[in-house]
Amino acid sequence: MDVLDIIKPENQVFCKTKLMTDTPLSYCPGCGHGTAHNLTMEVIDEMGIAEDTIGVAPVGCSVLAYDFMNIDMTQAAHGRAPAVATAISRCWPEKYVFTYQGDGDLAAIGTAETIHACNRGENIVIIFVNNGIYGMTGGQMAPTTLEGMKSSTSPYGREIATMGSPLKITELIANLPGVYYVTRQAVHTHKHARKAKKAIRKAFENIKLKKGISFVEIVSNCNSGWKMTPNDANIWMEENMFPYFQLGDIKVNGKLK
Ligand SMILES: Cc1ncc(C[n+]2csc(CCOP(=O)(O)OP(=O)(O)O)c2C)c(N)n1
Ligand code: SF4
Repeated sequence: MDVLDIIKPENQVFCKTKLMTDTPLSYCPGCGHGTAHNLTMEVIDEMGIAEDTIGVAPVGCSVLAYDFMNIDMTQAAHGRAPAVATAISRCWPEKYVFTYQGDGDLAAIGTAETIHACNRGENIVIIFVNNGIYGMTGGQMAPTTLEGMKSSTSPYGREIATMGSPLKITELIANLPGVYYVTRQAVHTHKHARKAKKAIRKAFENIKLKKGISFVEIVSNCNSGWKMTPNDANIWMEENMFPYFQLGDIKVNGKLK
């Protein structure tokens, strides 16, 4: 088979979804944000709901999600994405509304908006990328920074006595009655990405049921903030993040697992 055969449509084995724009991603090589974006856009494409979906970008490295996702998007100031998504979803109840947020944005700066939107059971999807650090602004400690983990604001490692325990906001949210589906996934291997995609699809399908929030956490790396190579960051994530932030479903169809 020569190159002209390989590029024939009938021989194509993979194609970038048209819902990702051609704008080059601003993410560091190996960062999970790009994969998480791609999976979300593939789901929306495959469900045929691109014209009916509205996304809300956060602050943080994924602030430019609206440049990369080829659907209607807006951007919310620090942590306010669930409040903005609430307004959009209430104005257009038939739309598929989602937020895409990092742990600094969702679990620190916007804790109030997150908790109250979840408690109200807004009919939206929240995609939460937890990389245990504030990536964009220089690797400061986030609520999800692990015990002993070094960051630019915890240079000797996070100390529980003075800085508190790493916040499992996803488990906290799962206990709210307005929350219908909660799962924690990863995207650093093909196997994990496939599972994460199924979870994202389930979350978007739940919007039709109008039963409340679907919340998909993606435990991810921040190789720049963690000061590791992309490969080392993934190994470190598996060995240190996954035991604390365990992968799997936490609440399905309104019932805690
Ligand atoms: C110097 C500075 N401090 C604070 C902010 C506000 N701010 C914007 S993004 C961000 C961190 C976001 O981190 P996270 O939500 O974890 O997303 P990530 O970049 O890791 O994907 C903060 C604190 C800012 N822009 N600049
Ligand atoms: S700083 Fe971290 S979160 Fe931001 S793009 Fe780089 S690796 Fe990803």
